[in-house]
This record gives sequence, C-alpha cells and structure tokens, in this order.
Amino acid sequence: MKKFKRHLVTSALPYANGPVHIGHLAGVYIPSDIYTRYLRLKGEDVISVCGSDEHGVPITIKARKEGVTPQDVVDKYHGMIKEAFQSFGISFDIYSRTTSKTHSETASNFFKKLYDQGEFIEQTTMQYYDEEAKAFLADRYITGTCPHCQNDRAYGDQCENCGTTLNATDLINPKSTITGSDPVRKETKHWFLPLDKHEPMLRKWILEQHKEWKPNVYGQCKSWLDLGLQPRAVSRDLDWGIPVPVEGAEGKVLYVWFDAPIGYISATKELTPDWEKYWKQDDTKLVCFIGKDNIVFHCIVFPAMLEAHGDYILPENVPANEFLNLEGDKISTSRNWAVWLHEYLEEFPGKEDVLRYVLCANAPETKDNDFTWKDFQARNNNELVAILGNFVNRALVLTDKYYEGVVPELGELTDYDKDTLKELPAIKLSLESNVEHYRFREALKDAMAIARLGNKYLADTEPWKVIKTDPERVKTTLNIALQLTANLATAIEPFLPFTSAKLLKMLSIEKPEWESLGSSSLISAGHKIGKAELLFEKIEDSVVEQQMAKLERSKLENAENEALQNIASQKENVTFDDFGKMDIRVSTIVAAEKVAKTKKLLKLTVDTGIDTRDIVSGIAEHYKPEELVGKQVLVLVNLAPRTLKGIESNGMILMGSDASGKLVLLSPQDQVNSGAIVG
Ligand code: B3M
Ligand code: ZN
Repeated sequence: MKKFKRHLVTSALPYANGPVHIGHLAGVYIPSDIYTRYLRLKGEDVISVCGSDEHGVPITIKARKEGVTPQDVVDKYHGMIKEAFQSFGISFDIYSRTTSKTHSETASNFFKKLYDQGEFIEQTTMQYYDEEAKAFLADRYITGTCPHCQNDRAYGDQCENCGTTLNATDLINPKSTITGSDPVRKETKHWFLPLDKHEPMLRKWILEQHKEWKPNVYGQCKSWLDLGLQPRAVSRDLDWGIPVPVEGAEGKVLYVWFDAPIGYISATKELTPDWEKYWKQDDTKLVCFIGKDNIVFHCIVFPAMLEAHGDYILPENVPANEFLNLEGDKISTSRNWAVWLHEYLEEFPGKEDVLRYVLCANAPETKDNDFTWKDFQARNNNELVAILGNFVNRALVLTDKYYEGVVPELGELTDYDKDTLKELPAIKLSLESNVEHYRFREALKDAMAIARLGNKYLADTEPWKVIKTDPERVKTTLNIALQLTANLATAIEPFLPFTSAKLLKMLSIEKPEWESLGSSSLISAGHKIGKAELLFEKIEDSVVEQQMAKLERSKLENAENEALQNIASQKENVTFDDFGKMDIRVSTIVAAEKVAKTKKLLKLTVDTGIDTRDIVSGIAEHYKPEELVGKQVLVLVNLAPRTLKGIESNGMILMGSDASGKLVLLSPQDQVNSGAIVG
C-alpha cells in the first residue's frame, strides 16, 4: 500500500442556482466531512476544499427569469449555501466560489497552457443561433417537440418527459426560449479536449490500478471507456463565465465543467501558499467526494485535463454516492420536492446532528435510498434518544447522585468488566477500517456500538440496586461507564460534532486524540465532571406530520402549476372542418339530481331544442342541483354516448376550468331559444 504524507479532500462544488437540500448533504458533504474530521482527529495533514459552482447556463436562465443579473443569482445562493454548510458543521477549510479572481486566473491559465501545448482540437460546428437576441443558443435555451414522445416542451439537451438525451438539432419545431423566435443554424468555432487521446492512460489508471473503487463508480467508468471516448467541447458561446483566453474567441467562455473542477485547485490556492504541495506531490492522497451524476467528469474528463496539463496528481479515490429520494419520489428543485437545509435549520433549531445522523445512517452509499420523516422520527427516538442519550444520561446522573459528580476510583475488575472494556479496541479498528473504505454507515454503527455497550453494561450491572448492598462495587461500575462515555465522545465526533462537543463539556474534558480511543483511562478518578444535560429529545408525531403536510402542499402546488402550464400553451391548430364537426347548442336544464354514491357527478336533464336527454356531468362539487334548473348552458350534442354509473350520458355540458380546479358553466349572455346553434 502506498504511503501518503498528506490528504486533500474535495467535495463537489454545488451549483449556486438554488439552495442546498438533504440530498446534497447525504450524497456528498456529510461523507466528506466525516472523512475529513476523522483524519484531523488522527492528527493527519489534511485539508478539505469546496466552493460554489457559479457558472453555466442554468444560472443565466434563472437570472433572466427573475430579471436580475447572473452575479445577483450567485451572490444570493453562494451566501445561503455557505451558511447552511457552516450551520451543519461541515468543516471545510475553505468554501470558495468560481467567480473569485483567483479562480478565473487559475482556470484561464490552465486553459492557456493546454492551448499552448496543442492539447485541444479546434472545430467548427453548426449551432442554433437566435437572430433577434444575437446569441448562440445553449441547448437549454431551445425547446421543441421531442421526436420520441412528442412532448412539446422538450429541451435541446433532454426531454424531461421521457428522459431521452437529445441534441438540439433533434427537436421538431425548435424555438428559442429567449425570444420565442425560430433559431437558425450558424457556424461557430470551439475547442475540444480529445478524450480519446487520454483513453489508454485512463484505462490503465482506473481499470487496472483502481479496482478497489466503489463498484458503482468503477462500473460507470468501465462502461464509458468501453464505449470509446470522444473529443469534448470545453468552450461555449455564452456571455457568463470565464472568457476563453485566446485570440478570436470573443463571446466564448470556458465550459462550466472545464472550469468547475479547477475550482478545487483555486480554492486550495486561496487557502494556503503551500497549495502546490497538495496538488503536485504524489505523496498527497486526493479524494474527491461527489454524487453519481458527476462520475464521468471526475473520473474521465478532469483526470484527462490534469494529465494534459502535466503538473498535477490524480485522485486516489472518487467515492461517489447514489441518490437520496424523499418520501419515495426523486428530489426536485423545480417541483419543490425537497427538505431545504435553510428551512430545516429554522424549523429544527439545535437538531443539526439529528439530521447528520439520519442522513449518514441512511446514506445512499451503494444504492438509491429514501428519506422519510417517519424514519427520521424513528431514528431520533429509538436510536439517538433511547440508546445514545439514555446511556450518557444515566452514567452522568448516577455519578452526580452518588459521588457529587466526582469520578470514582476504579476497584478490582470482574471478568465482565474486562470483557466490556476489551470491546473498545475492536470497535476502534472496525470504525477505522470502515471510514478508510468510505463505508460511513457501518462506521456510524461502530460508534453507536459504544453506546449500546454502555447501555447493556448498566442494565447488567444495575448500579442503582447494587448501591444499597455493595457501594464499593458501584464505584468501579461508574468509572467504567464514564470511560465508555469519554470513548463515545471521541468516536462520534466525525459524525455528530455538536453532540461530541456537548458531551466533552459535560465531562469537562478536552477533545481526546483519536489514538486514545479504546483506552479505559480517558478520564481519571477524582476528576469533577459537569452537569448532565439532555443530548436529544423525543420528536413527537405532530412534528413529522407537519413536515409531511408541507410536502403534500408542494404536491398540490405542482399539480396546479402543471395545469397552469397546460393552459398557457395553446393546443395544435385544427381546421375549419374539424371545428365544423362539433354540434354545440344552447340548451336549458330542466332537471338536476345527484348521482348516488358519487361525490362529483350530477345527472342533468336538458332540453337541447332537438330533444330532451340526460347528461352526466362532473360538477357536483361546484353547483347544487337546485341552482341549476332553468339555467341555459352550452352542450356538445353530438358527442358519442357513454354510460357512467349506469346512466347513459348523451353529450357534454361545456365548462370553463382554471388551474385551481374551479369549474364554471358557460351560458349565453341573453336568453335564446333552446337549440340555438353555437359556432
Ligand atoms: N456543480 C454539479 C452538481 O452540483 C456540479 C459539480 C461541480 S464539481 C467540480 O451536481
Ligand atoms: Zn420525450
């Protein structure tokens, strides 16, 4: 095994086009924070860098929609994201941003060096151009009809209805989303990184030298490599980003995925003048934490860039996680299907560690996982309160009660005492191995094993009973229980830093070194401990019910928005003949009654001027039968009959409906004879 002298931990730079949610925390930032805190506790030389990814098309789209500048957008979200991470104790050594001056110089120089070395291919391609806006259109700025599913709101890069990846030129009837005009095709020059040239290096480096990578990461890389790599454009026609630093590149910027990973380097530069040591010496262990959608960029594209540059080391591991879903549905910013960190912080003050715990215990390490509020409650109540909190509380309260908070002497050990203490070094080994192999869920279980051990120890030794018969014995028991709490404070630090700090304060001890974990003498006899405080409190049903109701509201709002969008877009044209086929007549309602055992249906008897007939209509929630009799309405009389709830319905009463689901009957402005033709 290679010996490393220092560690560089990177975490994917979140896009500054929205706030961060639990999916971000679970997928990337909690794992990277556990890993970093662990290394720090071990006294390793480690730095952890991150920052906001502030370029790219989505940010410009958001700015345009909100009528502000892209800089305004990123300023707002960079601030929010940075604060949320800080509040959750994500302990980056630096949280920078890609609009920083250092970054734009670093990325620009990086590009220039590759350009000067002849690492790029220049290629002229046809791209859609908006003549009104005088701009080339990024794929996201073009909508049209999907050639696969006919969805008429597909984007130039993807149809969100059927999930197909598209080229803008695949769209039927493409439109510019900036001006609504028909885009034209126009030539434009771009720089491409020939990934194929780096394929032999990548194959060897990943497929042969990194067989230990997580199967999801290794597998994705293998399938990309097996498909064969193609040159990839690293520039874009856009007015937001880092200008391409070569002549003849006016109006072009670096592709966001070219500049963003360089952000790791820029952030390190901003952090320390020693940055080169971390990036250029191969005794640095570089580990990149990301979500699964970023694998190709971190394992293929970025390493190819680094190789082309020549000065930098490659990642030692890229422990990508799968996705976290929420209550069975994919987390989605646009549908507001998420638990936003800034909202959680407001609604659950002081419970940062609870979320850290739940997200780690349930992290999508090997497959997509689901976050549910019920599970959140159960893990809090049954694990944090009942196991961790309960043990610590009992150990401290009993010490306070029997010895006024002074750690009692350790007497003679029983076999059971010895066996209990012997478990600690074993737990330490397992925890270490799990963290070092990026198995954080298992590592958290190891840390919790100390609390379980402590609970069992107290339950078996029953100091509250023994105090009456053998008080000497209780001294040893509580000394051991306190050693366990001190071990626990160390072991949980990477996972639950706030709880660890509270516990250390309660024990009145400094943060021990990692190496002392497993020891039975972390806290000495005669030491006065502080007051016991509750570490966790029960979460009541009503609290999680409120959160679920909040999500339910998002669902309703989404449905409404979708309905609104449908209303906003006009249906396809029909011919005059098509319209002429419909026989619509003014008719008079002569009778109305509810259809039994239904909520929505009314049976209406109408005089159409041709005949009197029954029509079943879904308006019972909007009109009472008695208010309808005598009303004139519009009826499509030649609609083929159908039977609803055993009643033959002959025609359709025309109604207006809005996005909120409200239905209204349409009536002539003035009274006419039944049978009057509409058209
Ligand atoms: N901003 C994508 C993402 O947040 C991207 C990561 C960049 S890492 C260099 O999923
Ligand atoms: Zn489609």
